[in-house]
Amino acid sequence: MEFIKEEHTLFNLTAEDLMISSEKVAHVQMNNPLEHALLILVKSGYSAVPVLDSKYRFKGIIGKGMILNEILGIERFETENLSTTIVEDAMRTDIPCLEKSADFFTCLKALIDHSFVCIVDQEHYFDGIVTRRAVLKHMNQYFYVNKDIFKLN
Ligand code: 2BA
Repeated sequence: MEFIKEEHTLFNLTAEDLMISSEKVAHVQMNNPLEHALLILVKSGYSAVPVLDSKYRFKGIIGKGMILNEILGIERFETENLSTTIVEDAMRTDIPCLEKSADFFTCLKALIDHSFVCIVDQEHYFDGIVTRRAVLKHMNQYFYVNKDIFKLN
């Protein structure tokens, strides 16, 4: 196994190498109305995006399901609430995040239960996200490069 470690950089990768940087990540702010968040989600095509405060600190995530749940009344979706309820009232805050220095396996572990993990600095300023896609892409490349060792076709 030592041979594999030295031959391929998978073991040396950090969250910083894998991440999509903040300027390319669709996000919303805590005080945005749900209507705005829904617009961002539908237009970007993503099912969930990060929520930041006015200083660009990471606060949680908001997704289409959370918005629908928030406006669900007893018998109908109360769509009028989309303009009066803000993201802060519907977002999830129990979301793990990592720092840029996190190693590949820490990212992989976090992505078992989440489709993306947010990367923040020590003061929680948002740096970007690491997606399942990025991690799977590197793993696929790693297995391909080492296919002789793993006896893959
Ligand atoms: P989902 O939106 O549920 O997307 C699941 C997967 O579907 C994505 O996996 C990607 O492979 C594909 N996909 C969905 N919408 C796409 C789009 N507009 N353009 C290209 N591919 C799209 P991952 O790439 O691994 O992303 C995992 C999750 O990370 C996404 O879940 C989304 O919640 C978030 N995400 C990814 N890129 C983002 C970005 N630039 N801004 C905000 N959130 C992003």
